Amino acid sequence: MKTFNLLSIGQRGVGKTVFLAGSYAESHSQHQSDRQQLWFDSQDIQVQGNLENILNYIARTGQYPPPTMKVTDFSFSLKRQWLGRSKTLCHFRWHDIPGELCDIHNTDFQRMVLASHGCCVFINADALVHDAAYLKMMEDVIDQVAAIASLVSLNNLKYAFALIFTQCDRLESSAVGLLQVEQNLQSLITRLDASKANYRRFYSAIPIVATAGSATIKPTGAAAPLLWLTMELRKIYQSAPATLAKGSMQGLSPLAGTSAVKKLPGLNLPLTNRTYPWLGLAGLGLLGAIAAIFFSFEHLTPSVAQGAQKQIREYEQVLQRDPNNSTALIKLANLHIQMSQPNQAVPLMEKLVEQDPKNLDLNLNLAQLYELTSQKQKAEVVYDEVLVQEKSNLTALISKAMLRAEQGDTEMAKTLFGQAEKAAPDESKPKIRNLAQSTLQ
Ligand SMILES: Nc1nc2c(ncn2[C@@H]2O[C@H](COP(=O)(O)OP(=O)(O)OP(=O)(O)O)[C@@H](O)[C@H]2O)c(=O)[nH]1
Ligand SMILES: [Mg+2]
Repeated sequence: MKTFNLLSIGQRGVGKTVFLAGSYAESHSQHQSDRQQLWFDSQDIQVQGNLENILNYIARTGQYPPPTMKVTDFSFSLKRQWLGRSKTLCHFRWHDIPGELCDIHNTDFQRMVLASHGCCVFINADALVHDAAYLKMMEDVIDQVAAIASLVSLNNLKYAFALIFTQCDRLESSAVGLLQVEQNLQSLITRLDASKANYRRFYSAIPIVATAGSATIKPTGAAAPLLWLTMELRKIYQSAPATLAKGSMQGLSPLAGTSAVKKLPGLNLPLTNRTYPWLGLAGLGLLGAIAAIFFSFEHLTPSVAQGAQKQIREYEQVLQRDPNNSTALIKLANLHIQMSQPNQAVPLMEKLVEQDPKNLDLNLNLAQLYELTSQKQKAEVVYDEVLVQEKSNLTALISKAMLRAEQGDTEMAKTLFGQAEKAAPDESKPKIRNLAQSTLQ
Protein backbone atom coordinates (compact mmCIF):
# COMPACT_ATOMS: atom_id res chain seq x y z
CA MET A 1 0.00 0.00 0.00
CA LYS A 2 1.22 3.47 -0.92
CA THR A 3 2.63 5.90 1.63
CA PHE A 4 2.64 9.54 0.63
CA ASN A 5 4.95 12.10 2.15
CA LEU A 6 3.33 15.44 2.69
CA LEU A 7 5.55 18.45 2.96
CA SER A 8 4.48 21.42 5.03
CA ILE A 9 5.58 24.90 4.13
CA GLY A 10 4.77 27.63 6.59
CA GLN A 11 6.50 30.20 8.72
CA ARG A 12 6.68 30.41 12.52
CA GLY A 13 3.29 30.89 14.10
CA VAL A 14 1.21 30.45 10.94
CA GLY A 15 -0.74 27.60 12.56
CA LYS A 16 0.81 24.31 11.41
CA THR A 17 0.61 22.49 14.76
CA VAL A 18 -2.85 23.83 15.57
CA PHE A 19 -3.96 22.74 12.08
CA LEU A 20 -2.62 19.23 12.61
CA ALA A 21 -4.43 18.86 15.95
CA GLY A 22 -7.59 20.46 14.52
CA SER A 23 -7.50 18.34 11.42
CA TYR A 24 -7.18 15.13 13.42
CA ALA A 25 -9.89 16.17 15.89
CA GLU A 26 -12.29 17.21 13.14
CA SER A 27 -11.72 14.10 11.08
CA HIS A 28 -12.44 11.94 14.12
CA SER A 29 -15.48 13.81 15.34
CA GLN A 30 -17.02 13.82 11.85
CA HIS A 31 -16.41 10.12 11.56
CA GLN A 32 -17.92 9.41 14.95
CA SER A 33 -20.93 11.69 14.61
CA ASP A 34 -22.15 10.84 11.14
CA ARG A 35 -20.03 7.84 10.20
CA GLN A 36 -18.21 10.06 7.73
CA GLN A 37 -17.04 7.85 4.90
CA LEU A 38 -13.52 9.21 4.72
CA TRP A 39 -11.32 9.87 7.69
CA PHE A 40 -7.80 9.36 8.91
CA ASP A 41 -6.36 7.73 11.92
CA SER A 42 -3.04 6.62 13.33
CA GLN A 43 -2.15 3.20 14.64
CA ASP A 44 1.12 4.47 16.02
CA ILE A 45 0.92 4.81 19.80
CA GLN A 46 3.55 7.52 19.84
CA VAL A 47 1.67 9.57 17.24
CA GLN A 48 -1.58 9.13 19.16
CA GLY A 49 0.25 10.20 22.34
CA ASN A 50 1.68 13.32 20.67
CA LEU A 51 -1.72 14.35 19.37
CA GLU A 52 -3.39 13.68 22.73
CA ASN A 53 -0.71 15.79 24.40
CA ILE A 54 -1.54 18.76 22.18
CA LEU A 55 -5.30 18.39 22.67
CA ASN A 56 -4.89 17.87 26.44
CA TYR A 57 -2.70 20.93 26.69
CA ILE A 58 -5.48 22.98 25.09
CA ALA A 59 -8.13 21.43 27.36
CA ARG A 60 -6.05 22.08 30.49
CA THR A 61 -4.84 25.60 29.80
CA GLY A 62 -7.42 26.99 27.39
CA GLN A 63 -4.40 28.13 25.31
CA TYR A 64 -2.97 27.10 21.96
CA PRO A 65 0.09 24.82 22.18
CA PRO A 66 3.56 26.36 22.45
CA PRO A 67 5.73 26.83 19.34
CA THR A 68 7.27 23.66 17.92
CA MET A 69 10.87 23.12 18.95
CA LYS A 70 11.85 20.07 16.93
CA VAL A 71 10.55 18.09 13.98
CA THR A 72 7.91 15.57 15.04
CA ASP A 73 6.76 12.88 12.63
CA PHE A 74 3.14 11.86 12.36
CA SER A 75 2.02 8.86 10.36
CA PHE A 76 -1.60 8.32 9.43
CA SER A 77 -3.82 5.98 7.47
CA LEU A 78 -6.57 7.24 5.24
CA LYS A 79 -9.68 5.12 5.72
CA ARG A 80 -13.02 4.67 4.13
CA GLN A 81 -16.17 3.35 5.72
CA TRP A 82 -17.89 0.98 3.33
CA LEU A 83 -20.84 -1.31 4.03
CA GLY A 84 -20.25 -1.16 7.75
CA ARG A 85 -16.56 -1.99 7.41
CA SER A 86 -13.57 0.26 7.30
CA LYS A 87 -10.93 -0.09 4.63
CA THR A 88 -7.47 1.51 4.62
CA LEU A 89 -6.86 3.36 1.34
CA CYS A 90 -3.29 4.60 1.79
CA HIS A 91 -0.87 5.89 4.38
CA PHE A 92 0.62 9.31 4.70
CA ARG A 93 3.34 10.97 6.70
CA TRP A 94 3.35 14.52 7.91
CA HIS A 95 6.20 16.26 9.68
CA ASP A 96 5.33 19.01 12.12
CA ILE A 97 8.27 21.34 11.68
CA PRO A 98 9.42 24.49 13.46
CA GLY A 99 8.81 27.46 11.15
CA GLU A 100 12.44 28.40 10.58
CA LEU A 101 13.24 24.95 9.22
CA CYS A 102 11.14 25.81 6.21
CA ASP A 103 14.02 27.39 4.40
CA ILE A 104 15.53 26.25 1.13
CA HIS A 105 19.00 26.63 2.61
CA ASN A 106 18.26 24.03 5.23
CA THR A 107 19.42 20.55 4.23
CA ASP A 108 16.70 18.77 6.25
CA PHE A 109 14.07 20.82 4.47
CA GLN A 110 15.66 20.10 1.08
CA ARG A 111 15.47 16.40 1.86
CA MET A 112 11.80 16.75 2.75
CA VAL A 113 11.12 18.59 -0.51
CA LEU A 114 12.76 15.80 -2.49
CA ALA A 115 10.89 13.09 -0.65
CA SER A 116 7.50 14.75 -0.92
CA HIS A 117 4.53 13.78 -3.08
CA GLY A 118 2.41 16.76 -2.21
CA CYS A 119 2.46 19.73 0.07
CA CYS A 120 0.43 21.83 2.48
CA VAL A 121 1.20 25.53 2.11
CA PHE A 122 0.15 27.49 5.19
CA ILE A 123 -0.88 31.11 4.89
CA ASN A 124 -2.20 33.18 7.77
CA ALA A 125 -5.51 34.54 6.41
CA ASP A 126 -5.91 36.95 9.29
CA ALA A 127 -2.44 38.49 8.77
CA LEU A 128 -2.90 38.53 5.00
CA VAL A 129 -5.92 40.79 5.43
CA HIS A 130 -4.87 42.89 8.42
CA ASP A 131 -1.09 43.17 8.26
CA ALA A 132 0.25 45.18 5.34
CA ALA A 133 3.77 43.79 5.87
CA TYR A 134 2.68 40.14 5.81
CA LEU A 135 2.72 39.66 2.06
CA LYS A 136 6.33 40.87 1.95
CA MET A 137 7.20 38.37 4.69
CA MET A 138 5.52 35.67 2.63
CA GLU A 139 7.72 36.28 -0.42
CA ASP A 140 10.14 33.46 0.44
CA VAL A 141 7.30 31.01 0.91
CA ILE A 142 5.72 32.10 -2.38
CA ASP A 143 9.06 31.67 -4.17
CA GLN A 144 9.51 28.19 -2.71
CA VAL A 145 6.05 27.06 -3.71
CA ALA A 146 6.36 28.58 -7.21
CA ALA A 147 9.75 26.94 -7.70
CA ILE A 148 8.39 23.51 -6.72
CA ALA A 149 5.47 24.08 -9.11
CA SER A 150 7.92 24.98 -11.92
CA LEU A 151 10.06 21.94 -11.21
CA VAL A 152 6.96 19.74 -11.32
CA SER A 153 5.69 21.35 -14.50
CA LEU A 154 8.99 21.28 -16.36
CA ASN A 155 9.41 17.60 -15.60
CA ASN A 156 5.80 16.79 -16.31
CA LEU A 157 5.48 15.35 -12.85
CA LYS A 158 2.39 14.93 -10.72
CA TYR A 159 2.13 16.75 -7.46
CA ALA A 160 -0.64 18.39 -5.45
CA PHE A 161 -0.68 21.54 -3.35
CA ALA A 162 -3.21 22.31 -0.62
CA LEU A 163 -3.18 26.04 0.09
CA ILE A 164 -4.39 26.27 3.66
CA PHE A 165 -5.54 29.64 4.92
CA THR A 166 -5.27 29.46 8.68
CA GLN A 167 -6.94 31.43 11.47
CA CYS A 168 -10.00 32.20 9.34
CA ASP A 169 -12.13 32.48 12.48
CA ARG A 170 -10.32 35.77 13.14
CA LEU A 171 -11.67 37.34 9.96
CA GLU A 172 -14.66 39.54 10.83
CA SER A 173 -17.03 38.90 7.99
CA SER A 174 -16.10 35.72 6.26
CA ALA A 175 -17.35 36.68 2.79
CA VAL A 176 -15.50 40.00 2.62
CA GLY A 177 -12.50 38.57 4.44
CA LEU A 178 -12.16 35.67 2.06
CA LEU A 179 -12.41 37.98 -0.92
CA GLN A 180 -9.54 40.03 0.48
CA VAL A 181 -7.53 36.87 1.09
CA GLU A 182 -8.00 35.98 -2.58
CA GLN A 183 -6.99 39.43 -3.80
CA ASN A 184 -3.91 39.61 -1.60
CA LEU A 185 -2.63 36.25 -2.69
CA GLN A 186 -3.00 36.84 -6.41
CA SER A 187 0.77 36.73 -6.96
CA LEU A 188 1.00 33.12 -5.76
CA ILE A 189 -2.13 32.06 -7.65
CA THR A 190 -0.81 33.57 -10.89
CA ARG A 191 2.45 31.69 -10.55
CA LEU A 192 0.73 28.41 -9.73
CA ASP A 193 -1.59 28.85 -12.71
CA ALA A 194 1.38 29.62 -14.96
CA SER A 195 2.82 26.22 -14.03
CA LYS A 196 -0.58 24.55 -14.39
CA ALA A 197 -0.17 23.34 -10.82
CA ASN A 198 -2.71 21.03 -9.24
CA TYR A 199 -3.81 23.05 -6.21
CA ARG A 200 -6.85 23.81 -4.13
CA ARG A 201 -7.59 26.44 -1.50
CA PHE A 202 -8.86 25.56 1.98
CA TYR A 203 -10.05 27.78 4.78
CA SER A 204 -9.29 26.53 8.25
CA ALA A 205 -10.77 27.96 11.45
CA ILE A 206 -9.80 26.39 14.75
CA PRO A 207 -11.01 28.60 17.60
CA ILE A 208 -10.74 27.51 21.23
CA VAL A 209 -14.09 27.40 22.96
CA ALA A 210 -14.57 27.17 26.70
CA THR A 211 -16.84 24.44 27.95
CA ALA A 212 -17.77 23.75 31.58
CA GLY A 213 -14.44 23.97 33.39
CA SER A 214 -12.48 22.93 30.34
CA ALA A 215 -11.57 24.12 26.86
CA THR A 216 -11.56 22.49 23.49
CA ILE A 217 -10.90 23.37 19.86
CA LYS A 218 -13.82 23.68 17.49
CA PRO A 219 -12.32 23.09 14.05
CA THR A 220 -14.07 23.94 10.80
CA GLY A 221 -12.53 23.10 7.45
CA ALA A 222 -9.40 21.61 9.04
CA ALA A 223 -9.85 17.99 7.99
CA ALA A 224 -10.63 18.73 4.34
CA PRO A 225 -7.09 19.63 3.13
CA LEU A 226 -5.47 16.35 4.22
CA LEU A 227 -8.42 14.32 2.95
CA TRP A 228 -8.30 16.06 -0.43
CA LEU A 229 -4.52 15.87 -0.74
CA THR A 230 -4.32 12.18 0.05
CA MET A 231 -7.29 11.27 -2.14
CA GLU A 232 -5.83 13.34 -4.96
CA LEU A 233 -2.44 11.63 -4.67
CA ARG A 234 -4.11 8.27 -4.57
CA LYS A 235 -5.95 9.12 -7.77
CA ILE A 236 -2.80 10.40 -9.46
CA TYR A 237 -0.81 7.32 -8.55
CA GLN A 238 -3.46 4.91 -9.69
CA SER A 239 -3.07 6.08 -13.26
CA ALA A 240 0.68 5.60 -13.32
CA PRO A 241 2.04 9.10 -13.91
CA ALA A 242 4.28 9.76 -16.86
CA THR A 243 7.50 11.17 -15.52
CA LEU A 244 10.56 12.28 -17.35
CA ALA A 245 12.81 11.05 -14.65
CA LYS A 246 14.78 7.99 -15.54
CA GLY A 247 12.95 4.70 -15.14
CA SER A 248 9.81 4.13 -13.21
CA MET A 249 9.27 6.34 -10.22
CA GLN A 250 6.94 3.93 -8.51
CA GLY A 251 7.14 4.15 -4.77
CA LEU A 252 9.31 7.21 -4.96
CA SER A 253 8.31 10.81 -4.78
CA PRO A 254 8.12 12.42 -8.21
CA LEU A 255 10.55 15.09 -7.13
CA ALA A 256 13.02 12.45 -6.05
CA GLY A 257 13.69 11.79 -9.71
CA THR A 258 14.94 15.29 -10.12
CA SER A 259 17.48 14.76 -7.39
CA ALA A 260 19.66 13.32 -10.11
CA VAL A 261 20.24 16.91 -11.05
CA LYS A 262 21.62 17.59 -7.64
CA LYS A 263 24.58 15.40 -8.45
CA LEU A 264 25.56 17.70 -11.27
CA PRO A 265 28.43 19.99 -10.50
CA GLY A 266 27.81 23.61 -9.59
CA LEU A 267 26.46 25.76 -12.34
CA ASN A 268 29.02 26.66 -14.89
CA LEU A 269 27.77 29.00 -17.47
CA PRO A 270 26.89 28.60 -20.21
CA LEU A 271 24.16 26.70 -18.44
CA THR A 272 22.63 25.07 -21.43
CA ASN A 273 25.52 23.71 -23.33
CA ARG A 274 23.09 22.84 -26.11
CA THR A 275 21.75 19.83 -24.33
CA TYR A 276 18.20 18.85 -23.57
CA PRO A 277 18.11 18.47 -19.84
CA TRP A 278 14.52 17.42 -19.49
CA LEU A 279 15.12 14.50 -21.77
CA GLY A 280 17.42 13.07 -19.19
CA LEU A 281 20.48 13.75 -21.28
CA ALA A 282 23.54 15.18 -19.63
CA GLY A 283 23.75 18.90 -19.20
CA LEU A 284 22.49 21.77 -17.20
CA GLY A 285 19.52 23.73 -18.26
CA LEU A 286 16.57 25.26 -16.57
CA LEU A 287 16.05 22.15 -14.56
CA GLY A 288 19.59 22.45 -13.34
CA ALA A 289 18.99 26.04 -12.45
CA ILE A 290 15.84 25.32 -10.53
CA ALA A 291 17.30 22.33 -8.82
CA ALA A 292 20.33 24.41 -7.96
CA ILE A 293 18.04 26.89 -6.32
CA PHE A 294 16.82 24.20 -4.05
CA PHE A 295 19.70 21.89 -3.76
CA SER A 296 23.00 23.56 -4.42
CA PHE A 297 23.07 24.57 -0.78
CA GLU A 298 23.31 20.95 0.16
CA HIS A 299 27.02 21.21 -0.26
CA LEU A 300 27.19 24.88 0.60
CA THR A 301 27.91 25.23 4.29
CA PRO A 302 27.13 28.64 5.83
CA SER A 303 30.79 29.63 5.43
CA VAL A 304 30.70 28.71 1.74
CA ALA A 305 27.50 30.71 1.35
CA GLN A 306 29.24 33.64 3.00
CA GLY A 307 32.10 33.14 0.59
CA ALA A 308 29.63 33.36 -2.29
CA GLN A 309 28.29 36.65 -0.91
CA LYS A 310 31.84 37.95 -0.76
CA GLN A 311 32.47 36.90 -4.36
CA ILE A 312 29.26 38.61 -5.42
CA ARG A 313 30.51 41.86 -3.89
CA GLU A 314 33.88 41.45 -5.60
CA TYR A 315 32.38 40.85 -9.05
CA GLU A 316 30.01 43.76 -8.53
CA GLN A 317 33.04 45.96 -7.91
CA VAL A 318 34.69 44.67 -11.08
CA LEU A 319 31.54 45.56 -13.01
CA GLN A 320 31.47 49.03 -11.52
CA ARG A 321 34.90 49.65 -12.98
CA ASP A 322 34.30 47.69 -16.19
CA PRO A 323 30.54 47.24 -16.85
CA ASN A 324 31.04 45.06 -19.93
CA ASN A 325 33.48 42.58 -18.41
CA SER A 326 31.94 39.36 -19.67
CA THR A 327 33.77 37.05 -17.24
CA ALA A 328 32.46 39.04 -14.30
CA LEU A 329 28.95 39.08 -15.80
CA ILE A 330 28.97 35.30 -16.21
CA LYS A 331 30.42 34.63 -12.77
CA LEU A 332 27.98 36.99 -11.11
CA ALA A 333 24.97 35.51 -12.92
CA ASN A 334 26.14 32.07 -11.88
CA LEU A 335 26.52 33.13 -8.24
CA HIS A 336 23.06 34.70 -8.16
CA ILE A 337 21.51 31.51 -9.49
CA GLN A 338 23.32 29.51 -6.84
CA MET A 339 22.15 31.92 -4.18
CA SER A 340 18.48 31.44 -5.22
CA GLN A 341 18.32 34.88 -6.83
CA PRO A 342 17.43 34.15 -10.47
CA ASN A 343 15.78 37.56 -10.83
CA GLN A 344 19.15 39.18 -10.29
CA ALA A 345 20.80 36.94 -12.84
CA VAL A 346 18.39 38.05 -15.59
CA PRO A 347 19.77 41.56 -16.33
CA LEU A 348 23.31 40.15 -16.33
CA MET A 349 22.39 37.51 -18.87
CA GLU A 350 20.53 40.11 -20.94
CA LYS A 351 23.70 42.14 -21.09
CA LEU A 352 25.75 39.12 -22.12
CA VAL A 353 23.32 38.39 -24.95
CA GLU A 354 23.38 42.04 -26.01
CA GLN A 355 27.17 41.83 -26.29
CA ASP A 356 27.14 38.56 -28.20
CA PRO A 357 23.69 38.16 -29.83
CA LYS A 358 24.76 35.29 -32.08
CA ASN A 359 25.82 33.14 -29.14
CA LEU A 360 23.10 30.50 -28.98
CA ASP A 361 24.11 29.12 -25.59
CA LEU A 362 23.81 32.52 -24.00
CA ASN A 363 20.45 33.07 -25.69
CA LEU A 364 19.17 29.74 -24.41
CA ASN A 365 20.38 30.51 -20.92
CA LEU A 366 18.54 33.80 -21.05
CA ALA A 367 15.35 32.12 -22.25
CA GLN A 368 15.61 29.59 -19.47
CA LEU A 369 16.14 32.28 -16.88
CA TYR A 370 13.05 34.04 -18.23
CA GLU A 371 11.09 30.83 -17.75
CA LEU A 372 12.48 30.43 -14.29
CA THR A 373 11.31 33.91 -13.37
CA SER A 374 7.85 33.37 -14.91
CA GLN A 375 8.48 35.60 -17.94
CA LYS A 376 7.21 33.07 -20.43
CA GLN A 377 6.48 35.46 -23.28
CA LYS A 378 9.99 36.86 -23.22
CA ALA A 379 11.35 33.31 -23.14
CA GLU A 380 9.40 32.45 -26.25
CA VAL A 381 10.71 35.49 -28.11
CA VAL A 382 14.26 34.35 -27.38
CA TYR A 383 13.53 30.76 -28.45
CA ASP A 384 12.21 32.22 -31.72
CA GLU A 385 15.42 34.18 -32.20
CA VAL A 386 17.46 31.03 -31.63
CA LEU A 387 15.34 29.19 -34.19
CA VAL A 388 15.95 31.92 -36.75
CA GLN A 389 19.66 31.27 -36.35
CA GLU A 390 19.42 27.51 -36.11
CA LYS A 391 16.10 26.13 -37.24
CA SER A 392 16.58 22.67 -35.77
CA ASN A 393 17.91 23.69 -32.38
CA LEU A 394 16.42 20.99 -30.15
CA THR A 395 16.37 22.92 -26.89
CA ALA A 396 14.55 25.82 -28.52
CA LEU A 397 12.10 23.56 -30.40
CA ILE A 398 11.21 21.51 -27.34
CA SER A 399 11.07 24.47 -24.96
CA LYS A 400 8.85 26.41 -27.33
CA ALA A 401 6.64 23.35 -27.84
CA MET A 402 6.16 23.06 -24.07
CA LEU A 403 5.34 26.77 -23.80
CA ARG A 404 2.85 26.58 -26.70
CA ALA A 405 1.22 23.51 -25.09
CA GLU A 406 0.95 25.42 -21.82
CA GLN A 407 -0.91 28.16 -23.70
CA GLY A 408 -3.33 25.60 -25.12
CA ASP A 409 -1.86 25.95 -28.63
CA THR A 410 -1.72 22.19 -29.18
CA GLU A 411 -1.40 22.41 -32.96
CA MET A 412 1.74 24.50 -32.81
CA ALA A 413 3.13 22.39 -29.98
CA LYS A 414 2.57 19.25 -32.04
CA THR A 415 4.33 20.74 -35.07
CA LEU A 416 7.31 21.80 -32.96
CA PHE A 417 7.61 18.41 -31.24
CA GLY A 418 7.45 16.83 -34.71
CA GLN A 419 10.29 19.03 -35.94
CA ALA A 420 12.32 18.23 -32.82
CA GLU A 421 11.83 14.51 -33.26
CA LYS A 422 12.91 14.75 -36.88
CA ALA A 423 16.03 16.73 -36.03
CA ALA A 424 17.03 14.62 -33.00
CA PRO A 425 19.58 11.80 -33.10
CA ASP A 426 17.97 8.34 -33.29
CA GLU A 427 18.48 7.45 -29.64
CA SER A 428 16.61 10.58 -28.50
CA LYS A 429 13.62 10.26 -30.83
CA PRO A 430 11.55 7.95 -28.55
CA LYS A 431 12.12 10.26 -25.60
CA ILE A 432 10.87 13.22 -27.57
CA ARG A 433 7.84 11.23 -28.72
CA ASN A 434 7.05 10.29 -25.11
CA LEU A 435 7.49 13.86 -24.00
CA ALA A 436 5.16 15.09 -26.73
CA GLN A 437 2.59 12.46 -25.81
CA SER A 438 2.58 13.21 -22.11
CA THR A 439 2.55 16.97 -22.72
CA LEU A 440 -0.25 16.90 -25.25
CA GLN A 441 -2.47 14.24 -23.66
N1 LIG B 1 -7.92 32.05 16.34
C1 LIG B 1 -7.09 31.16 15.81
N2 LIG B 1 -5.79 31.21 16.12
C2 LIG B 1 -4.96 30.30 15.57
C3 LIG B 1 -5.41 29.29 14.67
N3 LIG B 1 -4.36 28.57 14.27
C4 LIG B 1 -3.28 29.09 14.88
N4 LIG B 1 -3.64 30.13 15.68
C5 LIG B 1 -2.75 31.04 16.44
O1 LIG B 1 -1.47 30.96 15.89
C6 LIG B 1 -0.53 30.57 16.88
C7 LIG B 1 0.54 29.70 16.28
O2 LIG B 1 -0.02 28.46 15.88
P1 LIG B 1 0.89 27.15 15.75
O3 LIG B 1 0.05 26.08 15.23
O4 LIG B 1 1.63 26.89 17.01
O5 LIG B 1 1.90 27.68 14.66
P2 LIG B 1 3.05 26.84 13.91
O6 LIG B 1 2.91 27.11 12.48
O7 LIG B 1 3.01 25.43 14.37
O8 LIG B 1 4.32 27.62 14.44
P3 LIG B 1 5.79 27.03 14.81
O9 LIG B 1 5.61 25.69 15.44
O10 LIG B 1 6.30 28.05 15.77
O11 LIG B 1 6.56 27.01 13.54
C8 LIG B 1 -1.35 29.89 17.96
O12 LIG B 1 -0.70 29.97 19.21
C9 LIG B 1 -2.64 30.68 17.90
O13 LIG B 1 -2.50 31.88 18.64
C10 LIG B 1 -6.83 29.29 14.34
O14 LIG B 1 -7.32 28.50 13.54
N5 LIG B 1 -7.59 30.24 14.94
MG1 LIG C 1 4.23 24.29 15.41
